[in-house]
Amino acid sequence: MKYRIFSLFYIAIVFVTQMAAEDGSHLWLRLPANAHAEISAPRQSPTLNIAVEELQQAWKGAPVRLVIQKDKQLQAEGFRIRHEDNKITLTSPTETGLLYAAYHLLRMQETGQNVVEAQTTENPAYNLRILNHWDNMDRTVERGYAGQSLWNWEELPNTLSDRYKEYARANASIGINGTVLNNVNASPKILSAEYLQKVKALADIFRPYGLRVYLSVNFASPMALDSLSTADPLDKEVIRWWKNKVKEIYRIIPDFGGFLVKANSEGQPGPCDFGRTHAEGANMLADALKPYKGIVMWRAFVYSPSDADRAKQAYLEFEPLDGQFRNNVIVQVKNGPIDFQPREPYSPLFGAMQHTPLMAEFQVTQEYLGHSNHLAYLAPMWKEFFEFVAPASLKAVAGVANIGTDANWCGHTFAQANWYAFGRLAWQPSLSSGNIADEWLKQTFGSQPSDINAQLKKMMLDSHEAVVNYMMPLGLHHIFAWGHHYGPEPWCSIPGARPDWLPSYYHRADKQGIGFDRSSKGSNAVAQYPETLAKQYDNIDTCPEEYLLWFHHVPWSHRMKSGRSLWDELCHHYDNGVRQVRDFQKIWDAAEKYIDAERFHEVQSKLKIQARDAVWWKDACLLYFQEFSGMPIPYEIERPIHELKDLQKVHLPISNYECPTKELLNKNR
Ligand code: BDP
Repeated sequence: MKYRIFSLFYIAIVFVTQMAAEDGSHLWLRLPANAHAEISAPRQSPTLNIAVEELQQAWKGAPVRLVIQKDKQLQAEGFRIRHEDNKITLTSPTETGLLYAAYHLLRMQETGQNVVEAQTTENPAYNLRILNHWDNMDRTVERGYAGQSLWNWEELPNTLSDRYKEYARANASIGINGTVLNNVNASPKILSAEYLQKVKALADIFRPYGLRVYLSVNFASPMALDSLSTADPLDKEVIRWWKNKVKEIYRIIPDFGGFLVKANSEGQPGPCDFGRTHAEGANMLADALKPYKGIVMWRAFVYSPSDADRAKQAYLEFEPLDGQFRNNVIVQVKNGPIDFQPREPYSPLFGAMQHTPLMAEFQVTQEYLGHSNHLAYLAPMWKEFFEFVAPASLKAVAGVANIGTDANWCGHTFAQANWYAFGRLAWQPSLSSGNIADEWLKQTFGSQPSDINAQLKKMMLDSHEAVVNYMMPLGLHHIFAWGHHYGPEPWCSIPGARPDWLPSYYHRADKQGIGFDRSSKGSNAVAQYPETLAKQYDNIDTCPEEYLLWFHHVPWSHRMKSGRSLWDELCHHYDNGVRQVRDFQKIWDAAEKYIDAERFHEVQSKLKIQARDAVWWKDACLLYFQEFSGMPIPYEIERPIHELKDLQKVHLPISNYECPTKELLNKNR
């Protein structure tokens, strides 16, 4: 009896600890252990040892042989998987390529693909697949919604969290090979001798995983760190300062990747402060990095008002510099011309700078997509970009990370799918959103009955469009609340604020209609696009409806393709968005018995917040815009449940850089 009670107790403990382990911390890497697979490698090395150990632990199939071999069909990090004579051979010219092959093989196993027939050759589309952390030295994360920064600067380099290695492993498993550790609004401190030792400690941990370290730098660092009187990129002292700094970095971190620079943007210093161009600034840094094969990623996110339309400004400033950058500079351009909105047309800078290497910057963190409260799977949004911008025209891809100290890394279990999808698409933009969702679901939640799996996948695939619908349909953009960008505030007006930081600048609602006229009769931003697109966007009848209010100021009564007036169509989109989220709730609840309780409840409660937020968005936008349209909300759609004046009083106590917590948000609703 005593024994039975003890064993029941024991089982209960095991059960509880197993349940507690379902906190999402294992991401998509929920691999089996103790598989005791037979693995052989050409030699021992930190990277190969990881590949071997991962396979030994988790691989359940035939013996695997790792072979390092040059091959015309394989790029440096490419690999081949072959199954012959009851043996599997992984081949790559590099150790990192073999590590990727190992993770690929395990992915095939975990997603139920047929490995016996597998003859896979994989090459990355880009040599540089990089995460940008917007992490500050005080461990706050700009636009971060998953706790604090992973990097514990105070404890580094002496205390090394286990998470550093787990982070590198997760990235390696999806082919991410670079990480910019700190915020683009960079503190000069990162380049101090003291901090470089901390950076080195991280680089040493990441290296075996093929993950290189890069830093965001403040252009005025020579002034801030060593009291130089200028940061003019043509000044001899300044040039010497950067050369010495770069030398110091490479002495400590021989495989350091290079710099990311936000210059002359949102108050950051830059070459223009000294009468120099972006190219002159970037080239000076590029020359310092060149002997070590380092690169400069120079951001094109600038909007000094040289034109009344912010959407045109980056192009106006950068296009004339085409061809002036050194070949180790890559100009990093956000996917859209404004700023990571739920939907934007692509930035016309892509395609306009034929003689400059360009890279795309995506935002994995959901600054404008409901933070870590809303389920929004972003692969379809990034795929949309690649429909317009040929993947081969880019040199690299960067993603602003959504990772922090939260147990589940990203604040929302489904936000992990965006980290995953970013890595997979950076490796191969031709992968489909559906396949990536499928891979992620199977690895994250294990095998589900196929109808449940299909529903969860559908939920993911519809989720981005749902957010667009309840936030900013038909080309509306930037009607967010001031600063934190969480909820709706289309009415927002802050005396003295830059007009292009205010929603009314973007929606331009009046008695006649709504939308920003960027046609040839308006700001003529359409002219920055290639001719056929420019023509299509210019004409209100041929402009795709998802971009309509981005390019046109449209009368409320304008007939849409559905036959409805613009106003009715807008109401329908907002209503659809709400309904879609309600459907997600149903899909998720129906999956309850197949998902562990902890992650099930976490996602369930996030979906409740999302459903409430969707109604909040719908009511706020429709009641506010109705004051201009003067038209009734169509009777077939759900009636508003809020008063506009109450919604206008909502002020969330979240500052620009803090992460909102559920409690705070709910209390203020
Ligand atoms: C905007 C963010 C701001 C960033 C800026 C940037 O609101 O916090 O610093 O972009 O990308 O989206 O530099």
